[in-house]
Amino acid sequence: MDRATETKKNNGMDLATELKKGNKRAAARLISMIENQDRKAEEILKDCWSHRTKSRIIGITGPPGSGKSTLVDQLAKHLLKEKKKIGIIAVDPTSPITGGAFLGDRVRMAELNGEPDIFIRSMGTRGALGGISKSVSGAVRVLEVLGMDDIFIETVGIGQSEVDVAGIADIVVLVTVPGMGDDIQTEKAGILEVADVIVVNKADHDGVRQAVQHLKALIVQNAEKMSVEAPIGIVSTVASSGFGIPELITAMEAHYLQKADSGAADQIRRDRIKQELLAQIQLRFWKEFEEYDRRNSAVDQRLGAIVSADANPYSEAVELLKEFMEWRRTENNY
Ligand SMILES: Nc1nc2c(ncn2[C@@H]2O[C@H](COP(=O)(O)OP(=O)(O)O)[C@@H](O)[C@H]2O)c(=O)[nH]1
Ligand SMILES: [Mg+2]
Repeated sequence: MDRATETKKNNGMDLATELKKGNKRAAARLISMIENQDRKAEEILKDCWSHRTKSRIIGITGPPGSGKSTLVDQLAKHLLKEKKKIGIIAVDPTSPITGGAFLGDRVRMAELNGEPDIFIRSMGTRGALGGISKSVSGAVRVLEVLGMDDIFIETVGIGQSEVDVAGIADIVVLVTVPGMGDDIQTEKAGILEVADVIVVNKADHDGVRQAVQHLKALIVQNAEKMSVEAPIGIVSTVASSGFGIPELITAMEAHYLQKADSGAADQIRRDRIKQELLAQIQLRFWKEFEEYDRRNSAVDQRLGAIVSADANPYSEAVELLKEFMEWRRTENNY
């Protein structure tokens, strides 16, 4: 490799160009860089910001074993026939050793990745707390640049797992199975507020009718909490055979269109970008403060007095920030 090519590679120019061209290998590499918190990933993303597609982001959530992966597979295969480009991010916190992928999932991933218009990636929970949700946001960004029409994020639970799809998805699909009524009962408030579509999967099992009735009753009971314009859709499916998939796609589309018309989709998009901006500010601010503290041992200098109760952490924090801002102005010429 000559010097110029090497420089290009190092500052990420190649990856950015390849990504914009729709190169899936470039996407996979960039997502790995994001997972490894490689600083160069940021440079590449910076370069790609204006090249994002307006992808639909669909969160698929529900308990382990409910059939989320099988459903996403089926959805992807159907949407592929409609000439859509599909990205799939599977977050599986139950299996840190395999980086999130079960054996079955890995076989399936190999199969789906063979399709030119599908990109599938599993993400585990390795790394720092909060790292996974940052990585998922980064991966979504990469897939937007890659030009995906639909991006699925498969993850366990709502409001309890580290990746809360409700915060990042345009559409939230909750997957349940017959016999889960009581579980839903306990979590109902949160779920009904964020779910757009509830799937009763494994409709080949007993109790589907009861499950659907139960959900309908819950929705009626909690009507005041929910959107009147777009009532939650309930769809029964057998993910393993494909039964109910077209109906699920129709329900998802109806919700998306409704959100697009009402401006809710734009608002979600704005919120998503705002979160990203705020996260950048937090990160940069914190890094600078750490640098200040590293050079001045500012925190440790004040700690003794706080420990011995001659000072309190609340007032000291205010003083520390004042000093930090002063240092920032004088030492750094900001
Ligand atoms: N009988 C039946 N089995 C299903 C159905 N959907 C998925 N499965 C099976 O349920 C198991 C868990 O599915 P998976 O998609 O991995 O669930 P996930 O953990 O929610 O992603 C697998 O063995 C699937 O083949 C269904 O509709 N009916
Ligand atoms: Mg799964």
